[in-house]
Amino acid sequence: MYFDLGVMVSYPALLSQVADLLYQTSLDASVQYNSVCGVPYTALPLATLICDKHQVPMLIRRKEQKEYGTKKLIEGLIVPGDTCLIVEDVVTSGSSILETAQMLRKEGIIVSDAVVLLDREQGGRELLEESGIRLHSVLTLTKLMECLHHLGKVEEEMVEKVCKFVKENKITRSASSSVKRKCTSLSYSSRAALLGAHPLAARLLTTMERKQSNLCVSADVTDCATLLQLAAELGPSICMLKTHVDILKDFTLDVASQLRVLADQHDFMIFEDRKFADIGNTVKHQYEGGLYKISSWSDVVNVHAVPGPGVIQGLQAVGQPLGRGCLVIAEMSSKGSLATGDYTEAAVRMAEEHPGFVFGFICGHKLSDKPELIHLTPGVQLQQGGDGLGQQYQTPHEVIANKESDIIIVGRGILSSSSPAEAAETYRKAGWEAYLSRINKWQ
Ligand code: S5P
Repeated sequence: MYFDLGVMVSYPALLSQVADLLYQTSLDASVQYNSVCGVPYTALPLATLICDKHQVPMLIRRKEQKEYGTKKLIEGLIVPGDTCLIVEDVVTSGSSILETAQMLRKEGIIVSDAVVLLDREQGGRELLEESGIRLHSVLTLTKLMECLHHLGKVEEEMVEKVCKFVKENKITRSASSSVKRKCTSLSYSSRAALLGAHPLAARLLTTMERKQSNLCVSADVTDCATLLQLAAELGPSICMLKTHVDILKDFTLDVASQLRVLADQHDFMIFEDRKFADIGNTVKHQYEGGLYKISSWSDVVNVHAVPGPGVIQGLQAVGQPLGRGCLVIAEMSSKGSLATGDYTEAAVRMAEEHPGFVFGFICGHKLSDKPELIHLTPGVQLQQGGDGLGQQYQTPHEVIANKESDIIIVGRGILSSSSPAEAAETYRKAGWEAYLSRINKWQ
């Protein structure tokens, strides 16, 4: 069932009549507002006509952010605290109105009402209400069908068919959030089995379930003997070991081979936290060559999104044939990080667009509804706090149960303990309990 209301723009008299009906509907409902915003695109001319006729200021929501200049998503004079009426042609789930409302609300504008020509009565009204938006419609689908039948334009049978369809295809809050629910309630092992899961992600998720560990230890030590000792001691407790190979004073490729042996023996992944952030051609060399030859021994690397997709494509050319995987840094744990808002959203899109190589994120909380993507969160200690140099800590429970991330990355919380092996077990248990409480919440 589809309503092509876009065609109205070809009938100026009709368009103007519809604009009048929308305006009248808002008057009948006694809606107060200082501006009008049409949901792009069909409702844009309707909003324009209303604003022109009744001399109301208009706001325009951009569908795409401008690549130059102000990069604004809302055009027009934004007065925080003002109320804006949203205008739409047809509503099904209400998601387009909601998106528009969220953008306006981000700018401090109040959105409490929306007016629509046709309400398909499939649950949009109820979902919008839950977000504090009253929906006023000129027509409902039932009313439209009644009129068409009355005018002899459709048969009784068609009216019944349409009404049945609408009843059976209601969009409810649980249906619209089912993806999120599904993804946060899924066990690691069931996510490993999903079609489209990166082979390395599937292996990691399976290991996590088997070892009951969502702990990645950040082995930020400066000599290789300590690194290897940590890998051997903590191996049974962890699903991943993170390195900063450039802080080791005595790195050799032989040490990397020994680390590889320990990783295979204890079944954990090696993650070189290199944070690549250059053009594709340069990162390719940095990954493959130099003193460290990272691609030859590290399962996982990570990238900053700032150079654009080329940084992933450069690494992918080297890493994918070797079965390696990559994480996109979408957020950082440090105070004042610039990786927020639009940047984070763009980083998530970049990750989702490279499923052959990217299998997840470095982030502070769950960012993607795709269950095959894995979220790893650094800045974790048993107590909240910081380190005086910008690092900010959250607890394992906060990260895994509340923020719905998948893996905790812990450095000094474990390394500064007198018994790193015991501390790792404490963190492993805390992370695992938080995971169980999360998935059980939805059962
Ligand atoms: O946003 C980030 C990203 C990373 S990878 N914040 C971080 O702290 N990290 C890394 O995680 C950081 O480089 C360090 O190796 C580890 C955190 O160490 P901790 O001692 O503060 O737990």
